[in-house]
Amino acid sequence: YQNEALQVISQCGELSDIEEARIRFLGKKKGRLKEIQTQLSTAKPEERPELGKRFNAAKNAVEASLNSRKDELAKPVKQAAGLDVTLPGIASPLGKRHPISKTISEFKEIAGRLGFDVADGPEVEDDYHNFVALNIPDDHPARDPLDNFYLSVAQEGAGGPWLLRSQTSTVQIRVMEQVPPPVRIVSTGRVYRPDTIDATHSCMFHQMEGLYIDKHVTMSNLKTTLKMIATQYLGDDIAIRFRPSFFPFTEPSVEVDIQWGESWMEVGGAGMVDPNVLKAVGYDPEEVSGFAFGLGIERLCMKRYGVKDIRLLYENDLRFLSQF
Ligand code: FA5
Repeated sequence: YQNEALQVISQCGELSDIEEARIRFLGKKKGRLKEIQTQLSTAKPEERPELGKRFNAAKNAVEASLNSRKDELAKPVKQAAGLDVTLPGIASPLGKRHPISKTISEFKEIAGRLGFDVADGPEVEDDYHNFVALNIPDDHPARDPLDNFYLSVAQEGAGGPWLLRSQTSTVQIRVMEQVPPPVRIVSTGRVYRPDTIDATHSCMFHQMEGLYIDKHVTMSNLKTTLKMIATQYLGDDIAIRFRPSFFPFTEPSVEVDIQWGESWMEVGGAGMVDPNVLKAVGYDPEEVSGFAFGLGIERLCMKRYGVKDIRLLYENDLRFLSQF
């Protein structure tokens, strides 16, 4: 009995095997021990004390062997590889969405609720879509090579000169070239300018362009739309103001400011689409009118989260990013 039991126990590979062996060799109801006990009661009285001792010794040996095998199995890996799987694990940090990506999704959703579809355009643009069709004449300072990232590499196909787009207004033209009015789209994406970098300027940043062309679109539609976008993103308390301004592709034009501490911060440009732009894409300015706006995503995002320096958004410091 004892030899057989120790043999079986030494081969147990799992805690469930140990339990099985315990029932088989020590079980009180019909285990092997019980059988031996029954036989003991039929032994001659003078042999009983000796048999009883051997019975107890065997039982104790089997019990001890079961317990020690059980302990061994409870820490199998530690013994196999010097690795303690019972130590707390190293948690893998969960990634989070970048605040700029979050802001872009929210803007698209707000614009969607206001009835705007989403459009997209390329980041590498030709001179025609970035300037010409937007009524920006050849001698305009915005076309200065020092104010743009022109590409020296010739692009496939005709056109050019090519540059990294300096504004998402390019997408206005690309959309109007494709579809007849009415048009109601927003487009978000990166734009590039060799601006001097400071707390509110980066040489790559994001804009959200909006364009609404239909019959009888007015300046008050524009102001209402911008106010709704601003309040839905920044809350009803946000102070917003419009300043007269100039853009070659809108007339009249405004710049949009939001409150920034004690003063104001410019967050976008907007206006009524210039008839020359409508003509450039084959729309009839006598038939339709419209408004357009271009908002700086970073500055609105900074206002929302109280970020004081735009550079924080691009340094990829996890101590900063993990707060969003
Ligand atoms: C434009 O880019 C026009 N295309 C906007 C527009 C669209 C006017 C449609 C009319 C109709 P502006 O250069 O002012 O305008 O830039 C718009 C916004 O982009 C600014 O108000 C600002 O919020 C943001 N912006 C401009 N330059 C930078 C920069 N270097 N870094 C971060 N944000 C910037």
